[in-house]
Parts: sequence; structure tokens; C-alpha cells
Amino acid sequence: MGSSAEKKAQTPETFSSLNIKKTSKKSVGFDAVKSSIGHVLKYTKPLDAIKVALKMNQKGGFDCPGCAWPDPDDERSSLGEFCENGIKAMTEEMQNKLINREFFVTHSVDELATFSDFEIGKSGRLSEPMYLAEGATHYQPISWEDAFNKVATHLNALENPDEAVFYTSGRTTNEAAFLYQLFVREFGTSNLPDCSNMCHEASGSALSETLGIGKGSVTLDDLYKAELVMVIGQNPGTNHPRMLTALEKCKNNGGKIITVNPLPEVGLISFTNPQSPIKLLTGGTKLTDVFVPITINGDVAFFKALLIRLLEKEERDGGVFDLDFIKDHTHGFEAFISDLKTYDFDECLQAAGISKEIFNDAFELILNKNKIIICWAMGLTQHQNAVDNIRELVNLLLLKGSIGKEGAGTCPVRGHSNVQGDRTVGIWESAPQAFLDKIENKYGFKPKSEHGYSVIDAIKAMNEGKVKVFFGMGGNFISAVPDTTYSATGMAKCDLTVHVSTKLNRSHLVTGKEALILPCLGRTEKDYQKTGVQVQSVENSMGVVSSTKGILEPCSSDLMSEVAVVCGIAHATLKDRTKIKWLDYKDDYNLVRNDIQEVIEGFEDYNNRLKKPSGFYLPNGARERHFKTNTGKANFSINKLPEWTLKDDELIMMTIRSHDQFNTTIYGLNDRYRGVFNERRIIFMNRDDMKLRNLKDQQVVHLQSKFNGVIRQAHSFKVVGYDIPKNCCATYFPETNVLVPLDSFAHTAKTPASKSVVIRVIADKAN
Ligand SMILES: Nc1nc2c(c(=O)[nH]1)N[C@H]1C(S)=C(S)[C@@H](COP(=O)(O)OP(=O)(O)OC[C@H]3O[C@@H](n4cnc5c(=O)[nH]c(N)nc54)[C@H](O)[C@@H]3O)O[C@H]1N2
Ligand SMILES: Nc1nc2c(c(=O)[nH]1)N[C@H]1C(S)=C(S)[C@@H](COP(=O)(O)OP(=O)(O)OC[C@H]3O[C@@H](n4cnc5c(=O)[nH]c(N)nc54)[C@H](O)[C@@H]3O)O[C@H]1N2
Ligand SMILES: [Mo]
Repeated sequence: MGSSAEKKAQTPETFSSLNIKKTSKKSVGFDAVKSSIGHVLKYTKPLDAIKVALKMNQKGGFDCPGCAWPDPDDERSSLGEFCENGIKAMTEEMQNKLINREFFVTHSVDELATFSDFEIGKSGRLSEPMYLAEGATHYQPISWEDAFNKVATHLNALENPDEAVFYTSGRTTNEAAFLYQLFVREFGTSNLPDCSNMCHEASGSALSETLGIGKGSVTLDDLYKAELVMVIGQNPGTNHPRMLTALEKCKNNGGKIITVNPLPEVGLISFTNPQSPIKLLTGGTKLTDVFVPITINGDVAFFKALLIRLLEKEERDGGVFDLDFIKDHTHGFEAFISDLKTYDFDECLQAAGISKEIFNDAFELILNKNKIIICWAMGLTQHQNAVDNIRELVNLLLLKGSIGKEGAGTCPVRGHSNVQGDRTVGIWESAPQAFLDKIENKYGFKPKSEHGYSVIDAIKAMNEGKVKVFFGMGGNFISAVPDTTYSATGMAKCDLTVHVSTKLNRSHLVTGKEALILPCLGRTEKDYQKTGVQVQSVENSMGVVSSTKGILEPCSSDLMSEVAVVCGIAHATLKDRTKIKWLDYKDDYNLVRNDIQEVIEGFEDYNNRLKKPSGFYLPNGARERHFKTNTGKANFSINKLPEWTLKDDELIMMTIRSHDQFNTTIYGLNDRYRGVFNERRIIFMNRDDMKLRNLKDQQVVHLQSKFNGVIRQAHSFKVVGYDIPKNCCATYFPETNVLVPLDSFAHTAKTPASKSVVIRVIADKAN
């Protein structure tokens, strides 16, 4: 018997060698350039890297496999539209090392599970299909044909198609994603959980209900023209570095910035544009005008405090609300106002954990502005009341008429480079019936109407023995999901687990009885098919669809594109049950786009419009003040103050990203801006909270969360005293996912509440 799935699913509890330095005062600048060059030299062939970097995010080039931040519509920097973390994403994909069959002879699955996530990632690129037989200790090579047949045999043996789950991460292109969901629906299930379920689902849910579209409403140009940008629950210096350039532009145009975050994230405070040689020499731009050090999950309270004061001022002097907009375009104003009046300003401010002085500074900036953009990310979406967070920020924008006009609107900043596009083309466990009807019209089969499993439902179903086949299109499910131990138990109950991946990850090691790794091409690589090198497409965070085309030769001749994998599996599984000519699509991706334009609104003349170098915008009702909601208007909403209290010894913990990771891919062990070097097993704590517990910097502690009577533990973390509000703490994901209870999630959206985990810190006895 090998190690248990539960054990293999956890990151090893060993320390590297923590070194704490002062937190940075400025972001990007020389250090960023140095760090990117360091990565390139260490892990790639530098000439290839230069070739690729010059094409990254260029018109006609390829879309960075990192985040979903948009490219400028007009001019692109000739120095390269990239950022430090874009370079790292690229380096990770085009590593100079390959994982071949000998690697799997040398290392058993159990041994690989003892590697750190950093070591697993740095093992190299996957280069041929691999199979883990039942009871086997090592993966062995398998041909593509046999692999497809294995998947087909398992799928066709199921009593019910709902015994299979098809996960998607957000890198999959529109073409691959559309075909994938089409296959899954034709096979007969709507079990299409995706990374979005753990990410911006709460945004989609709140925005659809209030504004009639689950996406943001602004363009990059709006961002340049805003009078005020609020950046809430987001760390763009690390996760969306090119956003800083846009914020800098906004400031140069006279805009103001309010940052709301428990941490003074350096990227937002001050920024040195690496593409401006003068700035590199003279120092950066101060970005944030007012920094609001909110307590974790204090955002609804903060918004309520703002709304109360705005209402008072409106009633006293007028001129604060956009009454014409409210009258013409919104619904529910009176009910919203009368509910607001039941809240007490001081109580709200206290719940937000903010001083009157800071509040007043923020309030003064907001009061007279009419072109406001609110940007947000995981700091708002990963709470039980995440949907309320977003509905409440929409209330503020509606009062100000700050939606559907230049320089104003909603800006949920997406994570994965095509997570938004995947949803647009049908990766959705609860797709609207209108979409399913279009599929039925076009293809002549009836897709299942009942909603499928989201990520949380899928994990429960696995544990209940209802899932026999797990299929992952990209991603690293076991490391990304909450409640690692429980999730691993579920995964191990499957008969077959399959992953289409570029890189080895922990999900290949926590398997069902049998497992397959299907290695695929990455964004940087040329996709050769019968009709030549194929172009694909992606949608960025602002609804622009553009083309992406690899430029390097594939790192191995035995890789397939995601499109080809889907076509191969669909063909092998559905055989003569299908009328769709599955194999034709992989020869010519234009055919896929022809289908997409028939099924999905906004893609008319897809193939031609994709030739436009900067791509094209998808329709966006909210942008035009055309609100496709249940009332036909933009809806005000009524949201309660979240009710949660901490016991004396408890802290509220957010699980965040370090500067050196892309989700579960660990680029390195440093979190440079936060001054943490060579260690990931740390906990950022307020120094008063440390004193109360007699803890010193670097002391070893264990963490424990208790939810609905269940205790979860994570061992061995080092304490780092930090500038974080009292009663709050922060750790990195995925190390602490083991503490995130599966049943703690956002109402309506089911996003795991991984930014508000109640924990206790226990000092290690040996210390
Ligand atoms: N380099 C790099 N780029 C990435 C990623 C990556 O891992 N690495 N991941 C990609 C993905 S998939 C995503 S979704 C995005 C994630 O981008 P972010 O959302 O920026 O990522 P997180 O590290 O989760 O950071 C959340 C921020 O919210 C703050 N926060 C936490 N709780 C609260 C709260 O209650 N209120 C407020 N106001 N703030 C809070 C934290 O202090 C932190 O600054 O980035 C994408 N881009
Ligand atoms: N506690 C906690 N948990 C979280 C979060 C958090 O903030 N806190 N954030 C959540 C969020 S926002 C997200 S989006 C999820 C992320 O969840 P996932 O998207 O599942 O995870 P990633 O780490 O992005 O997936 C990385 C893997 O994708 C594969 N890959 C990379 N590029 C490609 C490609 O082009 N094609 C294919 N087929 N595979 C590829 C590689 O094998 C790599 O190992 O995690 C969530 N989990
Ligand atoms: Mo994400």
C-alpha cells in the first residue's frame, strides 16, 4: 500500500530557510527586471525567451498565459507588453527541462508526493501520455490512442453520465473550451465545474442580478478617464502588474485612487514603470491617495458607512446622487434607502475596523466624484457574504450614476487568462436554458437542463461515491480546492482520474484507482494541424476577444493541442451515437469558430474579426445602460452586515498569493514586496496579537480551524510580525487549504470562503 491520498494531497510540512527583510517601499522598477531576467536565465533557453517575450501580448502574437488583464487597444509598448510575473508564467511553460518516461521510472507516485510544489513544478514539461494502472506505484507510457480508448471505455461503462465530472481551469482557449463543453453535454451531463467557481463566481452572481451581465462594464480607456478608482481586495502589484501602468495613466490624467485592503500592498502604494527609463532612475509614481486598512471581511460595513454619509449629505445639501440616472435606469431605490437608514454609522465603522480620520479622507474623495470605477478581486469574492460585498459596491456606483458612461463602472479583475472566455463559450455547470436551446437547435441533441456540479458539489459527490470519472482540462484541482483532506478522500474514490496538463502537479499524484496524464501544448507553442499552424482565441477581463498563436516549436513531438484531445476523446467515446464530425474540428479551428458564432451572441463574423490585430469587443449591456435584469433596470439591493464574531483566541485568516506563484504553480520561494524570502510556510500576524500569545518572530506554530464542530489542522508555520489589522492574519494558498472548510462558502455563488477562515494559532511545544 502506498501513502494515503490525504497525505499526498498536502504540501510537505518542511521548512526551507526563512529570511525576513524590510517590506519594499516601491513595486516593479529594477528589482522586477532583475528577477525576471534571473528566471529566464535559470530555467529556459534565453534566446527562445527573448523571441517569445517580444511577441507576448503583441498584436498577432500570443496571449500571456498569466492573468486576464487586457492589452491596450491602440499602441503597444515596443519594449514588450509584459510584466515580471508574465515572464515567469512564460518561463514556467517553456522550461528547458522535459519530464520523460525515465523520470517516472525513477520516481514513484509516492515519492513525487514528498516533493514540494516548487520542486514538482521545476521538474520540467510533461512530454508524453502516461498511465497509472490500478495498484501500480509508477506511471508508465501509453499511446494517445490507448489513452483515448481508456477514457471512452470508462465513460461508456457508467450507469449514468452524471457519474463523470469535467473540470476546467481558465487557460483553455475559446475553441477548446467550446468543444469540451459540447462534448460533455452530448455525452449527457452538465457536470462542468471550473476554477471560476472558486474565483469570481460571486462577482458573476451579484452582477447578473443587479446589472444584468456577469462581467465588468469598463474598458481600459475608461480606467484612464476615471476621476476616482477604488481598488478593493486586490493585489495588482503581484497578480495583475500591468494594471499598475493603467492606474498610473489614470493618475497622470488627474484621477484619484483609494485602496481598500488589510495589507498595504506595495504595488498599489507606489509604482516604478519598468518601461520608463526616467522613472527607473527618478523613482516611482505614488498611486494610492487614501489607503484604507480594512479588517478582513469588513467591506460591507465600510460601504454601508460610506452610503450612510453620502445619503446624509444628499438629504442635507443635494447634488451627491445622480437622481436622473436613479429615476431612469434603476429599480428598488426607496426600499434600499429605507433599509440603509436602519444602520448606525459608528457601528459600521467599527465593524470595518477603520479610524474616523481615514474614513473621512476616503469619503471626501468620493463625495463629489461622478466618474467612479471600482476594481476588485479575491479579497471581495472569497467570503460567505461575497455576493453582498459586490452588490453593495454596485449600490454605491448606482447612487453616483457611475455605470454605463465614460470613466465609470464595474471592474472585477479576472484571474486566469481565459477564465472569462471559457464561461462565455459554455463552461458552466448552470448554463442558461437559452444557451442550451441554441445547442439543441444547432446539433440536434438535447443537452441536460438540470444544473450540474460546481466545484463544491463535485467534491461532496465524490465523497458520496457518486463520481467514477474525474476529468481535468488543465488546472490542479486537488491543490486549488478547499478542505484538502476531505477532497483527497473523494478523489481517491474515483475509478479513473484524467488530467490534460502542461506541467506535473499534485493532482497527478492524488488519483483514482487508475489515472492518466495527457500532455498538451502550451500557449507559446505552434499548434500544427492538417490545415497548417492554428490560431486560437481568448477573452480578457474587459470582454475583448483576440487571437493567440504560438511561436516556438513544441517542446516534444508527442504533445497534442487541447482541441485535438477533446476531439479524440469525443470521437472515441461517442462513436456512431453522434452526428457531429468531431475529427474535422481538429484539422481546422476555423470550423469551431463558425459554430461558436452560430451559438453565441456577439461572435458574428468571428473568423474575420479575429484577424483585426487588437481583437473585438463582445456586447456588454451594462456598458450601454441596457440592463438585462428581471426588472429591465439596474437593481439596488439590500444587504445585511455580516454577522461573525471571534472568540478571544481566534483570528480571521485570509489565504493569499505570494509574489512568486501562479495559483498552485510555485515560481520561487520569495514574496519580495512583503519582505519574505525563501519560505512559504509562514503566517503574517499583527504584532499585538503576537504579544498576546507570547509569540516571537519566526517562532514555529501550528494552525487549527474549527467549523461546525469539525477541527482541521495545518502544521509547522513560522510567525512573521506584519502590518496587518488586529485579529487578522494571512497565509499562502495552497499550503493552508487544508484549513478551509468545504461548507464555508458564499451564499448563491458557492465560492469557497478562503479569505475568511477562523483559526487558532498554537505554539509548537518544542520551541
Ligand atoms: N502572478 C500571479 N498572477 C495571478 C495569479 C497568481 O497566483 N500569480 N492568480 C490569478 C488568479 S486565478 C486570480 S483570481 C487573481 C487573484 O488576484 P488577487 O485577488 O489580487 O489575489 P490574492 O492574493 O488572493 O489577493 C487578494 C487581496 O485581497 C486582500 N484581501 C483579503 N481579504 C480581504 C477582505 O476581506 N477585504 C479586502 N478589501 N481585501 C482583502 C489581500 O490582502 C490581497 O491583497 O490573480 C491572477 N493573476
Ligand atoms: N485557499 C485558496 N484557494 C484558492 C484560491 C485562494 O485564493 N485561496 N484561489 C482560487 C482561484 S481564484 C483559482 S482560479 C483556483 C485555481 O485553480 P486551477 O486553475 O485549478 O489551478 P492552477 O494552479 O492555475 O493550475 C495549474 C496547472 O495548470 C496546468 N496548465 C498550465 N497551463 C496549461 C495549459 O495551457 N493547458 C492545460 N491543459 N493545462 C495547463 C499545469 O499543469 C499546472 O500545473 O484556485 C482557487 N483556490
Ligand atoms: Mo482565480
